[in-house]
Amino acid sequence: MNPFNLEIEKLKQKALDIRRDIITLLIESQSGHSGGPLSCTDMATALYFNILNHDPQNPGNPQRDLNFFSIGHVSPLIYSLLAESGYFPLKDLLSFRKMEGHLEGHPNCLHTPGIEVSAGSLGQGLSIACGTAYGIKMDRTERRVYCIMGDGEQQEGSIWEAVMFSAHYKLDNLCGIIDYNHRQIDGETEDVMDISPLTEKYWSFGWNVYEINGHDMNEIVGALKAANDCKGKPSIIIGHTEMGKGVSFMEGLAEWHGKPPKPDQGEKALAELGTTYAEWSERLRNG
Ligand SMILES: Cc1ncc(C[n+]2csc(CCOP(=O)(O)OP(=O)(O)O)c2C)c(N)n1
Repeated sequence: MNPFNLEIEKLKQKALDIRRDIITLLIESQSGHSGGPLSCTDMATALYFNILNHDPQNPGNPQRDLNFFSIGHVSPLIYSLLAESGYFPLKDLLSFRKMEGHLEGHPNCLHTPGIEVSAGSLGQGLSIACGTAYGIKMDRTERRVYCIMGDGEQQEGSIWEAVMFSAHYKLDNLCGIIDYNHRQIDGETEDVMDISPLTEKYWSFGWNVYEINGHDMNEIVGALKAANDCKGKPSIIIGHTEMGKGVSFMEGLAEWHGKPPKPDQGEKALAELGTTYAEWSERLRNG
């Protein structure tokens, strides 16, 4: 059972708050990634606030579902999700990438509650997720395992070994989510190394596939619920998204993969998101 169970309209509001958190913490740190966190916000918000059976008051709850963020560079999003869920105070977000804080540039499971695995080196999360899902099946419990990946990340060979393993062992307690924003650090995914046709690839490897608009809350929640009901196969949700979603001057541009907005750009971004740096940083400071 998800502890929040937010309805669609509330999920949209939460996703907006999370985008505001992301921009505010990046203004403060002047270091970190903008594009991927913003493209993945809607799918991750639906998972944490409607689907995932997690326990922010007791992060190690042995009955919890597990989500492995394989794309550790989307840490501004990960930390906002965790703070908004109550794993740690909102004000911690203002210490992102600072020596005095616990929020490292890439997530460290030894330092931050709610992080299931340290990440940053791409291509590892699905292997960790499928091994965990296999172990849970052996335990015969109902816990589910999720893994959030990037589209550029699909170029890693290790992913496809995990894809084969998961189908072979019929891991229907496993659901992957791909943030298919068609951009990566070096440009367009299609130009760097084309991963298409992704649906056909996962399908032919024996997975149950949902191809959705990764910014449409109804489609996201629908796919996550359908994946829960699928038996005998692992599921993958391929969400078509836009890098930098929500900030007009970042949308669709690979150059925003790994840099923060400068303070004046950040203020412009926050205006588009309906707030100001003064207002939102104050909310975080008091949270
Ligand atoms: C094994 C490994 N190789 C290279 C990198 C450097 N790197 C960090 S993010 C990134 C691009 C990933 O693209 P994508 O998964 O599409 O994420 P997005 O750009 O959408 O945030 C790369 C190559 C890394 N972190 N790990």
